[in-house]
Amino acid sequence: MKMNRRKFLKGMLSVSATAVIGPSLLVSTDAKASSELLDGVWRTTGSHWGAFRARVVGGEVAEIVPFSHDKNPSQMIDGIKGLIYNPSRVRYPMVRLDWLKRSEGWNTTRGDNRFVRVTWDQALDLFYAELERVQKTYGPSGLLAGQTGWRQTGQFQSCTTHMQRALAMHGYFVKKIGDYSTGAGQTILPYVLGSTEVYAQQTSWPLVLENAKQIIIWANDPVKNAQVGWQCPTHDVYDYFAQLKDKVAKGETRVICVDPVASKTQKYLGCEHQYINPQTDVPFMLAIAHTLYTEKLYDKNFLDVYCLGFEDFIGYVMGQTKDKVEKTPEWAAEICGISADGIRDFARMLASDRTQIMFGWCVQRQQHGEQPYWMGAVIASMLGGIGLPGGGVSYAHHYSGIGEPATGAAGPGGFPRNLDPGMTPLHNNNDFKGFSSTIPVARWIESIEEPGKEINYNGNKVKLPPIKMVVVSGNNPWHHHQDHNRMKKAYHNIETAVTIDFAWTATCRFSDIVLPACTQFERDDIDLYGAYSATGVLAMHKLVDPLYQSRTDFDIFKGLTQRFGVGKDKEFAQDMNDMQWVEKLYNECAEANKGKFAMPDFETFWKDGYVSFGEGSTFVRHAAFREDPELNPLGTPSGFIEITSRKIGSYGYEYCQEHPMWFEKAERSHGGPGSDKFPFWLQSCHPDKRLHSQMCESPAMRETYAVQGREPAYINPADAKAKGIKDGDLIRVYNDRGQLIAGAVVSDSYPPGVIRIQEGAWYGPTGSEIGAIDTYGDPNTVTLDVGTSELAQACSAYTCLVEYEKFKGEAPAVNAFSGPIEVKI
Ligand SMILES: Nc1nc2c(c(=O)[nH]1)N[C@H]1C(S)=C(S)[C@@H](COP(=O)(O)OP(=O)(O)OC[C@H]3O[C@@H](n4cnc5c(=O)[nH]c(N)nc54)[C@H](O)[C@@H]3O)O[C@H]1N2
Ligand SMILES: Nc1nc2c(c(=O)[nH]1)N[C@H]1C(S)=C(S)[C@@H](COP(=O)(O)OP(=O)(O)OC[C@H]3O[C@@H](n4cnc5c(=O)[nH]c(N)nc54)[C@H](O)[C@@H]3O)O[C@H]1N2
Ligand SMILES: [Mo]
Repeated sequence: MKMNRRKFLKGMLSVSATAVIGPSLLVSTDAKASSELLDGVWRTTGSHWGAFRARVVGGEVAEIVPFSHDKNPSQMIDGIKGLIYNPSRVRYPMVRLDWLKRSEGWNTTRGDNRFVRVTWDQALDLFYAELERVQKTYGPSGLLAGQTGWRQTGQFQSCTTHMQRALAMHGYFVKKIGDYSTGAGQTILPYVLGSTEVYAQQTSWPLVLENAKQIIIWANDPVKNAQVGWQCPTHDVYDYFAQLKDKVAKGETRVICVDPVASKTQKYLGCEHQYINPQTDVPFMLAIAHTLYTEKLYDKNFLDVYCLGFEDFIGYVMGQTKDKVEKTPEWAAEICGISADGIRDFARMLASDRTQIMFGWCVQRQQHGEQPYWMGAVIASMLGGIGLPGGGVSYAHHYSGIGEPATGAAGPGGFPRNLDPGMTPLHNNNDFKGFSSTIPVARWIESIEEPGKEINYNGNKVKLPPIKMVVVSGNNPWHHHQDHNRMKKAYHNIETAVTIDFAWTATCRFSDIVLPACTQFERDDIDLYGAYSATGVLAMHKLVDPLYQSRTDFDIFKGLTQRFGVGKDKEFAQDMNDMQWVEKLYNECAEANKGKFAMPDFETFWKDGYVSFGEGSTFVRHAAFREDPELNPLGTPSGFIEITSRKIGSYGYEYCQEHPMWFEKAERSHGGPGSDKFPFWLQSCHPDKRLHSQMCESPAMRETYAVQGREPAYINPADAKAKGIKDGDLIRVYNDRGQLIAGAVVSDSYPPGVIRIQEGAWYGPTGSEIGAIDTYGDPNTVTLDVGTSELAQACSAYTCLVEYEKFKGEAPAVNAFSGPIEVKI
């Protein structure tokens, strides 16, 4: 270790706790010194919330207006200024007090939020020393750096890429497979439809609008969720939503939202709402299949020509196999809360005309989340509309502009995540000692908790590695992972946690070394405009210099790799600076599009801020397969739609067998298991006015929805009345896993027995002890952390029951947003 820790600690006089806030610190000295014209300059950039132009005056962002090409900007653009100038910014490199004192014995109890400010050199030396120690002591299975998450946009500065390339230069480490978004869906659908579907282009909206007579928006809230994109969204999809609204009003298209709650989409479209009990879509769908079959409303020809294994499946539906229970509408009605006649009518309606089914992703983020998606494909196959415009089933029409006509142009590439050919890691030790080097994304806490445990995953065995060090960049696991008290306990097994972020999130609070990154608005970059539609290329002009002592992720990891040996930082950066990288990515993109899409020289592009690829063209999902299934087979083992999968059957799993089935959940409301003790289903849906936890810290934005400074909890009027809770009251939400404070919003959009708290609310527990109440309202304080099944092992956050009551006594102050408690030494 380069730094002498004793010497470093010797100066520690008193342990004074002062929260670090102060508006006077909000502008960096560099920015203050820069001399922009008084009325400023306009710069163009992009974000997950859309593109915009910013007026920068004297080194400060003064005004933000939506990009002229975005006709449907998200309200979240208003939150961006508050994201940059924010009391929660990470200002300096910080190290956890008790971690610094570890020579006196490890104190791995995290969460008291006491940190010591260090210099950049000290912080990077400590980071490097820990990488060395962990590689030498434990080898590659001791380090987890394989996170996935919503790092800010930009192809070059994509931060997780920088982190992983730098760490790969040092040694091997544990990675993750899958993601929280679609973990179950992306694992099951390749067996059934031959691709993940969730990340594939879907039938274009103009064709859906023209041809679908009925659209079923199933567990899906596109009007809310299309506000954000993985790359900078164009929001053109909102033009199609507007056309659909018009068609609904004129009675030209019938649209039904199948959802326990009245969603933003349902209200916007003014369409029908089919209520369903939470987590019971599979019984509903099985009974639909029963009706279609017994009333001979299904497309036998489609099943014969394009599908495999219908007979085995229908034997289960008719009660001839497995549990020997006939899946009649009467059977399903008991579970799903829709009357038997209602189910029959719904099935008849589906078969009566061309129907497009559009699933959201929420319904697979629950226990056995593989099943509703598989059943969706079976229903669509029975209806026979797959491959027709406005027919069939889709699993992504709410995401990243999928369904907008696409140009097919190539977008700019990115900074390399992996080592270049010829590069070898400093510690070239690839021996994971029999532990798995890759684990299913949502099983990492289990891995920390129970190293060596063997779990099933997608036909393989995974032996969970003994993780001792975690490096996090561009994601916020202390919001995104379930059951924070379990995380608190598991983290006792972690020796060192390093986080690189621009905001002092709960993940920083539970880390040992925290490095201040700058936001995307403090660096130059380039992005594809419109993800799946490839509408153009966007320049991302740096708006202001990095605030405080923050640095770009690129600079941070150049600094780290410098410590790996002479010239290693140059190797990391391929000896180029930021603007050289941006220019290179642009020029490579222009080369790839040569002869197809004209692109000006880099200087012109950078000055204009935008290149358009013109109008896109339309597409029909699975049309080629429908046209000729022999010539254009699906990517399934047989090439056909697999209603029954021999391959999955061969795994011998209990909760994912050879065809879709109904499995009871560990926790289910409306009379299901556990509902006698904790009667309310907690749905932690994606937030309307932020991107997960991002922008929760933006004060002006938070004020538009917070209740007494807390995260809103949406509850049903009758439930509220029975508990003596009024709109605007604080409530305590709890179960055996934890407790939180939230602010009640009483609304008849939510049915009895349901409570919504949106994911991404910042976790602010009162202390480091297990069970400490969360002061702001992060739903993952109480959610269940189990894999969906042996197949996908994905996130099951929506299998969660709670109880709630009016908060009694004086509520503790919200402590989620005030940064670290700085301890002076
Ligand atoms: N209960 C419940 N839990 C859920 C879900 C749910 O529905 N319910 N949804 C799940 C889903 S689908 C997802 S995708 C995950 C989302 O989980 P995450 O992707 O972890 O969520 P974000 O809040 O977007 O976290 C991104 C973090 O990266 C930081 N960051 C952004 N850009 C940069 C950068 O350029 N540099 C650095 N160094 N840091 C940066 C941000 O400040 C933020 O702290 O949550 C999952 N968790
Ligand atoms: N504004 C905004 N948009 C986003 C995001 C964000 O954070 N903010 N995050 C993005 C990301 S990473 C993702 S993964 C997607 C998430 O996309 P989804 O997971 O599809 O989004 P949600 O809004 O959480 O859920 C959609 C609907 O499913 C319903 N639902 C929940 N459980 C059930 C059920 O058991 N049965 C039925 N029938 N319906 C159910 C909910 O009530 C909700 O109306 O959104 C993306 N878009
Ligand atoms: Mo997601």
